Amino acid sequence: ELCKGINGLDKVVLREVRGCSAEVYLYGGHVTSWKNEHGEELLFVSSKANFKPPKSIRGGIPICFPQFSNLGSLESHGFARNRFWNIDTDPPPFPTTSSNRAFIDLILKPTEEDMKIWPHSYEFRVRVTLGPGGDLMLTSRIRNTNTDGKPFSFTFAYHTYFSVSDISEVRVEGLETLDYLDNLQNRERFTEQGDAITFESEVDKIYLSTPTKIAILDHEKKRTFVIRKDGLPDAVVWNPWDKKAKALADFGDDEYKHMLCVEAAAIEKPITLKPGEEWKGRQELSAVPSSYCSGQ
Ligand code: TA6
Repeated sequence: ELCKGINGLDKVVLREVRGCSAEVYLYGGHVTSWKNEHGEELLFVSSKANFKPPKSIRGGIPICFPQFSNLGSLESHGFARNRFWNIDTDPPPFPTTSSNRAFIDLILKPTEEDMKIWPHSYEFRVRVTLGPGGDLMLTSRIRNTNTDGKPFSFTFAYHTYFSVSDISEVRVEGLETLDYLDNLQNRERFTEQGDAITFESEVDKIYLSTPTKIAILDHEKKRTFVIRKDGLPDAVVWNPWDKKAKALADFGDDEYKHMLCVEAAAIEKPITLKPGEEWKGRQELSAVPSSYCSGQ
């Protein structure tokens, strides 16, 4: 249901029969909570997060559009996460069935102001769905509605912050042997080694042409997050570690120990849309007991 969240910002709460829930703020179209049937919070939101426009909310699932990071002339990660979205009351038919699922449709269109910094018309729809098993799905559809015949290009990411018990006991499977751009080494291209990724220092890597399925294993919780994605060939892995964490005003000094960003993204090859064309990018998150996933 639609209700007031922190600082009186509007948010929508989705509930599922077994007690799973999700919350999405209209500010930023920003998912800030995803809980399992035991009421455990699966996403990380900093205790120092600003729920105050124009700052973005530190945690949850910020949507990076029309620009990932500083890959262009806009503010870092674009402006979609700093805008008020609206509830879309008459969305075009969604191909994926959302029957017997709790979902909300949000829409973002550019204001006059926005057109000054990014001179394009678009309709950006996001459907947030809570599935019967507590899976959380985000489906984005971006349509070029320019009337001047102009195409536009953009980069995109679901900048998902997963909550983990202890970053030093987390493994990521699915990115082995892939090429990546290392943000800590001038975005030079490297090749990942052959076994699961573990963490003992700051990481900020853009993995290229990644598989549709990526697993994040939390040893202590005996829980595996699974990301299934479509239309999002790349995946960013980020943990600021201690030094960077201290440098972030909206991030607790020790909080890096309890979060990991794994971000389904389209970065290496920007998406180009001609007027009338639509792009779809989907990520489905699930949290399963690790015993099912350790061997896969
Ligand atoms: O996705 C990783 C990254 O690009 C890092 O370089 C770091 O800047 C992070 O995003 C957070 O960015 P933000 O603008 O939300 O502080």
